[in-house]
Amino acid sequence: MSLPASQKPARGERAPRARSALSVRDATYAVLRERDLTTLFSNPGSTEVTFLAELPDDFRFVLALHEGSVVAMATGYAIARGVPSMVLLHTTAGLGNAVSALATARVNRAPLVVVVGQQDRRHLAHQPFLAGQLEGLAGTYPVRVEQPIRPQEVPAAVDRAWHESTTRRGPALVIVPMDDWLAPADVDSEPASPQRILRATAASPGEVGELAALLADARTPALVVGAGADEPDTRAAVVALAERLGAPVWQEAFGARAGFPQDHPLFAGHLPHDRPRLRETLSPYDAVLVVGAPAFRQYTYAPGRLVLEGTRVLVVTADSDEALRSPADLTLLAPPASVCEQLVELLPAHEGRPAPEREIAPVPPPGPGEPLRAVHVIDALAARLPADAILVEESPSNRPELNARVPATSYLSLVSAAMGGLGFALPGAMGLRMGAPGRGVVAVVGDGSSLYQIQSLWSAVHYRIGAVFVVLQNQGYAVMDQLAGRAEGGNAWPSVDGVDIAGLATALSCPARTVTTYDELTEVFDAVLPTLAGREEPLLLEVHIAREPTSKP
Ligand SMILES: Cc1ncc(C[n+]2csc(CCOP(=O)(O)OP(=O)(O)O)c2C)c(N)n1
Ligand SMILES: [Mg+2]
Repeated sequence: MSLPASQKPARGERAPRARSALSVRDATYAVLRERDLTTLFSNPGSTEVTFLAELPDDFRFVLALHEGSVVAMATGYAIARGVPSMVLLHTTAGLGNAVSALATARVNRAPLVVVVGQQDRRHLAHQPFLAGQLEGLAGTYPVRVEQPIRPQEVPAAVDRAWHESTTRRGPALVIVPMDDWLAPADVDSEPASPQRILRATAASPGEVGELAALLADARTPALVVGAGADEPDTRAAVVALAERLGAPVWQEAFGARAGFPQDHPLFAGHLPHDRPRLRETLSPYDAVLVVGAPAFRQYTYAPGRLVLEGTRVLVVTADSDEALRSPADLTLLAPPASVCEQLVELLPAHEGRPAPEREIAPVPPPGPGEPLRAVHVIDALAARLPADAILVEESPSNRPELNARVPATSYLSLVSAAMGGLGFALPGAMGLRMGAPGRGVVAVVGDGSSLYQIQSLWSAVHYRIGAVFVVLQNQGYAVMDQLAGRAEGGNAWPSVDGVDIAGLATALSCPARTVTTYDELTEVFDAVLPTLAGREEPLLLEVHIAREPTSKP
C-alpha cells in the first residue's frame, strides 16, 4: 500500500538537483536532513574533511576534544530526545578512542548513527597512513556495522543505520572511505532502505492473557522495574499496574535509569546486587514481575540461586538480549507499556500489600571541627534539587547514598552509565542538557571519574551548555580502596591526591568553585540550583569531602 504524497516524508534534495551535480555527499546530507540528524557530534580528522568541506548552514557541528566525549555527548542527546544522534569519527584513532563510550551507548540503549571515516578506497589495499581496520574494532557493541560496497551505497547505508539504531536501540556504524563523498550519487535506482518502518507498539491480548493468569494466581506479587521502564507511557502504566495489584515495586540494582516514581507509597527501594541478599529480599513474594530489566541485574558474584523456590519470575521487556539472559518462568517480549496497560484491565483490584517501611533520615550538618562528608552534600542537594531536574550519577563510592537520598521521581530524573565505564557523566550531562533544554541537569561525579573526560568542559563552555557538575573530591579511588579492604591506603594503586579539578576547569575556561565547608556548600547550592533550568553557562563545583573509612556494599 502506498501513502498519499502528502504523508510521505520529503526525500530532501535528491529529486530536484540536476543529476550530474549530485554527489554522494549531497545525497547523504539529504538523508541526514530527512532523518533529523543535522546536529553532528564529532572530532574530525583528514579522512572526514571531504565530508565536512561544504557542510550546509542548517547543520550544527558540535566539537568535543576526545572521542569518548563526542560519543557520550551524543548519547546524552539521544537519551534526552529519544531519537538517534549523529556522530562522525576519525578512522582507527577516533573509533578506537570511542569504543568504551559506544559500549555505554549500547547498554544504555541510546540510538546513534556513527559515520567512521576511512582512507581513500583507491589505495586502501596498500594500507596507507591512517588506513583503518575498522570493521571489528568496536566488537559486538554496535547494533550494526556496514562498509558500503560502493560509494553510491553510502546514503542508503546511513539510512539503514538510522533505522537499525532506532529498532535495536544502540550505535549503528557506517564506514566511509574519504573519496566516496565526492563520487556521483546514483539517482537512477531506489535506495535500499525503507521510507518508513512502523514498529508494533501493542502486545497481543493472547500473550498478555497468559501473563495475567499467572499474576492473578499470585498471593504476594511484587514488581521490579528497570531502565527499560523509564519511558513516560511505561511509567504511567507501571504505576497503574502496581496500584491495581497493590504490590510493592523495587528498582533493579545498578540501573542506568529509574523506572518508577521513588516518592510513591508503593516504592520499596533498590534491590541488592548479590544473590544472597536478592534471595532474601524477594523471599516474601510468590511472583515477581520484572518490567524493563533483566532478571536480575547483579554486580558482586556470590553462589546460589537468584530467587528461592516458590518465587515465580516473569519478565516483560522489549530488549531481546535482556530477555535471553533472564532465567524467567515466562518472558513476554513486547513493549512494556502496552503489556502493563492490558494487565491493568485484566487483573482484579487488590489492596493491602504495602511496601516495606523505608526510613531515610537526613544526616545532621557537620558540627564544629567535623569534616564535610558525601552524605552532607547529597542531603543538601536532595533538599534543593528541582523536581524536574535530571541527575547524572558517576560517583562510585557514593552511589548507594545518592540513590537512597535523592529519590528519582519523574521520567529521566536519573541517568548513569549502564556499563560502569567512567567518563560518561560530564559529556553525557552536556548532551542531556542540549537535548532537554527545559530541564536542569546536575552531574554528581567522583574526582577520579571526572578526570576521564575533563576536557569535555571545553565543549560546555563553547556551546553554552548550562549543566552543573558537582565533583565529590575525596582525593582518590575510594570505591576501589574500599573493595580492596584497605581504605587507609596500602593498595597497589596510590591515592589520586593533589589534583586541582576546579583549576583544570578554569584552565578550560569553565567557571568553577572550590567548596570546603558546609556553609559554602549551602550558599552555592542555594544560589545555583534554583537557576538550573535557565542556565546558559556550565559551572563546576569541586566539593572537598572526607574519605569514608568503611566499606559500603
Ligand atoms: C573507564 C574506567 N576505568 C576504570 C574503571 C574502574 N573504576 C571503578 S570506580 C573507580 C574509581 C572512581 O573514583 P572516583 O570517581 O573518585 O569515585 P570514588 O570511588 O572516590 O567515590 C575506578 C578507577 C572504570 N569503571 N571505568
Ligand atoms: Mg574519589
